[in-house]
Amino acid sequence: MKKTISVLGVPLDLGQGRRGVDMGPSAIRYASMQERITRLGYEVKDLGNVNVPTPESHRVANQKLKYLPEIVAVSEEVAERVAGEINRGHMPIILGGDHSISIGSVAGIAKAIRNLGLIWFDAHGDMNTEDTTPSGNIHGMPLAVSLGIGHADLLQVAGFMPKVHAQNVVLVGARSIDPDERNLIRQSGITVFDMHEIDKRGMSAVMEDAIRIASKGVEGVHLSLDLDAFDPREAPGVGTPVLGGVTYREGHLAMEMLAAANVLTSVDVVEVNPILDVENRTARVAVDMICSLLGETVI
Ligand code: Z70
Ligand code: MN
Ligand code: MN
Ligand code: MN
Repeated sequence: MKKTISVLGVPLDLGQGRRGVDMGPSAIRYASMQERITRLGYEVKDLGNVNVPTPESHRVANQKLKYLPEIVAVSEEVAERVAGEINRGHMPIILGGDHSISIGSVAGIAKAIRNLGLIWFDAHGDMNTEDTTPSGNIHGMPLAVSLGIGHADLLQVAGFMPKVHAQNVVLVGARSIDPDERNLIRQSGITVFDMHEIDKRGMSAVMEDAIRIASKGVEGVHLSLDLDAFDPREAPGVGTPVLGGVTYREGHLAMEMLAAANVLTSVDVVEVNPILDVENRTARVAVDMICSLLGETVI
């Protein structure tokens, strides 16, 4: 039987300060995602977008946790939808939106698959809390939240915490970490393969380790793919580009190794901002990576 891929858009931009990332789901769909995935032999069910509030119609109550109640509400909805798709035997692909959407997506996957590994591709750590954040932007917090670190309202999404355990969490591609966030990362016990490690050992060796660590003793692995993990030359359409990122080839290889490992339950693709992009290049990179994850090969 054909495996079904469920696509859910979450056009949320309240987790950071720049408009445009709310158009990410449209940009990724426009880059022929559905046709490309269908050609690989899957059934694709596009569930459309979750309804999200716009920044213009809400005010910031807490400068250290901007749009907290709005993001909690969206996260609950995303978690419920995503858990439902997993329970139907489908593989969810969640399209952001900024990275705060992963609070809900990871919650939903972990609700359906209690013992979950997590690979977090990102230039950043996303390990801030209200006490360490320099910006108050919740998209800098979702990895911490998934590990059970942060504000109670975020931790309680889907009614349980933590969603994942540090021994099965791997951060890949990091190169921009805030000072107090660094302490939290060190204390957390997660594995970090930063750009230094990728430069020195190569993506192949790093991903071999990442896949082994994330999948040890779990029932599935979720990939959270922040497009700012890539070098801005290849993926310019992101809100916070950081020089010296993962190349297209390295990313492609990483996704193919994940496909070969056959452990992936779900993926979210976040931070694509078409306003900042060049001719939808970043969305096209995103679709190429999704196809590699789903087993696309050259021959
Ligand atoms: C910074 C903060 C961040 C993504 C930027 C940036 C966080 N550490 N996350 N882009 N995806 O504001 O917390
Ligand atoms: Mn991120
Ligand atoms: Mn990032
Ligand atoms: Mn490929």
